[in-house]
Amino acid sequence: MSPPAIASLLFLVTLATTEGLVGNETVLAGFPGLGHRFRNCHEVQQAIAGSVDGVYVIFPYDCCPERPVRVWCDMTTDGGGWTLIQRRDDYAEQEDFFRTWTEYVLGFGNVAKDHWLGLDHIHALTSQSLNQIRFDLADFEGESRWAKYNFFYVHDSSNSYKLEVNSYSGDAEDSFTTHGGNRFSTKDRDQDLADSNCAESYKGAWWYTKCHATNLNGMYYRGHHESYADGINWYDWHGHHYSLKTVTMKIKPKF
Ligand SMILES: [Ca+2]
Repeated sequence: MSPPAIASLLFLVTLATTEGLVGNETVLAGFPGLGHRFRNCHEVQQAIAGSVDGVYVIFPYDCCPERPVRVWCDMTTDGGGWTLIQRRDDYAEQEDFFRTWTEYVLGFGNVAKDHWLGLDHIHALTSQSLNQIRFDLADFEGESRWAKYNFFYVHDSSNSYKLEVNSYSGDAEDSFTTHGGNRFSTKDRDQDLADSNCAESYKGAWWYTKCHATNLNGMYYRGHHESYADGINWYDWHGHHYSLKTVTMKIKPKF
């Protein structure tokens, strides 16, 4: 192994270690010094036969190809090759999702558990090529649903990470297309279409309209909640008074 390759490997090991990954969680990485700079999980899957679900280091920025980003790759669902951009699940310790603009831009949480990848990373990934997005949802009664959109793009910061989405398929019913064309809003940056502050009212952060049919960054309430529309809601499946158990948002190049 050449000195640059060893340096790269050490860097990635350090990166993984400092993020505190322990136990059974696997860190697999692209090695920059060896020329394997995978831009997304789909490229990892194509390059590494038998690649499994786990944390990988990818290089999604076409502008700055040396910039590494840790992501969770789903290599099993719907053909695999999916890069997670968000996950919620029934963890004993819940990540706080009621966060500020800056935190939503940069991302937060543990990519091996509940996390938001970050709007800059999502913009970079969706700029590489035409991307699709898939939502996998589960409730506390053991039922699950999915929704897929064949086009998903998030604009850059100068356009407030505006959402473009269309072409639904699935069995969850479409609760997301209605959010297309809207800018991202957080409690400290109200860019929605309502007179009120949707993120503040519904304790989340999203491409709010006036306000929402999906609120997947809302409060983790574990099923039915009396409060209105501030849980992890997917309106067309469980309405505005039911907070889902599991959510993943994942993207993959269409071609
Ligand atoms: Ca508003």
